[in-house]
Amino acid sequence: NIKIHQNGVVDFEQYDKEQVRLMEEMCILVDENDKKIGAGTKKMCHLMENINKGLLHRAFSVFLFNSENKLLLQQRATEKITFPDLWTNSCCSHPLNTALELEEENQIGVRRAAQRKLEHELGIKPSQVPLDEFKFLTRIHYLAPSDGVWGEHEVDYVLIIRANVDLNINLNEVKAVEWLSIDELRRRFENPGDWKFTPWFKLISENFLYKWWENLDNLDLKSDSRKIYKL
Ligand code: DMA
Ligand code: MN
Repeated sequence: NIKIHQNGVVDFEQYDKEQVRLMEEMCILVDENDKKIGAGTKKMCHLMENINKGLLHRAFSVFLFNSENKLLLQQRATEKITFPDLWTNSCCSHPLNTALELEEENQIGVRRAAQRKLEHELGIKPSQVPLDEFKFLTRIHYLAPSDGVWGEHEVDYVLIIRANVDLNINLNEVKAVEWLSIDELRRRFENPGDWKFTPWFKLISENFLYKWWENLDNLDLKSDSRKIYKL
């Protein structure tokens, strides 16, 4: 049994008010098989103190490509409480503990959450990213500290979507965006300059991304759909 630290010793005065407010969202707590075992605040889920006791939650990572096969990357805003200023994949967040986002059939709850956050973070209209256009690749279970106090421990659903989108970025979430080709991303990783990357983006890139990217028109959506990779 996990003892959950509800109020923490974290001083929230130092953080952006809107990001502190979002820490009250209710995430879905899961076991290692991604079976729902409860619900908890985003704040509770991301405190290393709780993660170190085994607390795990459900998340998603969207990789959005345009018709030229360029991947949309975002730099997280300085205001983010976890992993600020780091470069990462197009959009990440959590399905919430609501009837619509809990629905598991065809990963529909996760798809709804992805559509919601693409609009919230990047201003992409839901009509440009229809729910059935997201391709579900696999799930990844990983743990990554951010700064000692905060971190991630998630079962992360990886979604790929190809769409031509209009962006209107929310500066409280996203500091900058770039569209990169596969070669441009490889070069960025080899020669990052002042770019720093999120741990999950590095893990997914090292283990899966290039093989998917080379087969965007012909993705194998069957073989890894039941598996949860522990990275
Ligand atoms: C959390 O992303 C999800 C993953 C896969 C790391 P996030 O910190 O960007 O979530 P949010 O946008 O809800 O703060
Ligand atoms: Mn998380």
